[in-house]
Amino acid sequence: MMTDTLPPEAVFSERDEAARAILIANDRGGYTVPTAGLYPYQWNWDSAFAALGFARFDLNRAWAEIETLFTGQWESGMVPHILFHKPDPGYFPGPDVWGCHGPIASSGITQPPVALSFAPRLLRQDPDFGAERFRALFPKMRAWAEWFLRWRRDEKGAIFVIHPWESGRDNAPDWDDAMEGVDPQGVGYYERRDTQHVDASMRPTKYDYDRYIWLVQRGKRLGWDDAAMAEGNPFRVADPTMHFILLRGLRELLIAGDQLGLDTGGLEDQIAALEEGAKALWNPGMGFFDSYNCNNGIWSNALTNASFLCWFGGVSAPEMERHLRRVLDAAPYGVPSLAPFDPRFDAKRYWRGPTWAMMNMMIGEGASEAGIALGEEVRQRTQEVIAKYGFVEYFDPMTGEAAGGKAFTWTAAVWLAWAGKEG
Ligand code: 9WN
Repeated sequence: MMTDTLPPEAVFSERDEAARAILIANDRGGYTVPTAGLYPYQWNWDSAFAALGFARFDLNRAWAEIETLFTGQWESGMVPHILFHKPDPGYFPGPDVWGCHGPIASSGITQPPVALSFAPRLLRQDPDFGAERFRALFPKMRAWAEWFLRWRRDEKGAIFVIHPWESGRDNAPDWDDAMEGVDPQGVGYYERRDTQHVDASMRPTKYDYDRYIWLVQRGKRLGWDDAAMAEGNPFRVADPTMHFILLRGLRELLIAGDQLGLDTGGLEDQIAALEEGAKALWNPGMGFFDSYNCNNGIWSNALTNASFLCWFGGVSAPEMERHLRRVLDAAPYGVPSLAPFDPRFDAKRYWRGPTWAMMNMMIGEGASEAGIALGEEVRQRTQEVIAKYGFVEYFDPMTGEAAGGKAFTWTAAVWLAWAGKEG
């Protein structure tokens, strides 16, 4: 399993200090925003990475990040992708557009459950310190995992998403086919805020946004009721991001739960089911892990950074190492979100090309755990791109150039937890 974060007493370099300053500046008291301005709320998987960063210098604060995330958990077990702790007009779509009724204002969809893997990691860093906190979170984490298995598992056993934002890879080519099937008629006028913070060429298009908002309006109309939304859902895409991250989370929960003597009944079966379900994500024509439209079975035929999360999920396939070599040879600055030899590749447009430090971390660590030397190469390249271009949201994988938001929480956190350490 994953190596633990560096101990708090580790020596801090100047760059470590800069990363730490970003986490502190983005801290809003118990939760961090991904970056000021562009994303003024708590995002689900961003928070899990933030926790790992905090763990380098303040383990108590690290736990608080995950605990705050779970204060937004719905009765169904779902943990929302955004928690709107305090109103902020700088982000669209805000709480009114979502119209949700959870314990705190939130979005109505979830995000990859990285927290299930990272809470056990905080526990490992200091088991005495974390035991009680882990115990309190454990049933909540299991409820979230069970919600996924109940509401986000398709006929073939793969975990799917019902909105591109759920995957966290918003405009990836994985959703293109399903997005074509969404007719955004009647979506009405809305004003985007993201393009007021970041150049429009680095963001999803209006075509995408119309469909994102239409899907949100559909969920709101159906009261965000899982059963109602499942009927005739035009957007259901089996997603390696969700699948492998959930599988990893279940494995970590089992180990940590057993160590603390908690009730881990059912976890082994759930892991076995997802190991089996992972087979459905193997695209035999392309020879790599891929996403597909659950409504019509059409493959994305896209070699993305999510394809390489297989090792993070504890699933191996010899072909994937060869594919990783190919994309690293084609892109010098880390694993691109889409292979540069794919005609849909767009070096600066968000999830259609750029390299993301947090994805690199899950890919690199997973590969290293599987004994694949390329994992360390991914770490070194991530270290290099951050050192040269800063703690930004994402990078052009061909030139390294900074893109998206600045002073970004998860890039700083990944530096502290993984990329910045000596190999
Ligand atoms: C929508 C916060 C989030 C990340 C996602 C990333 C982006 C939001 C947006 O920012 O998505 O959730 O408005 O673009 O795609 O992965 O969690 O950093």
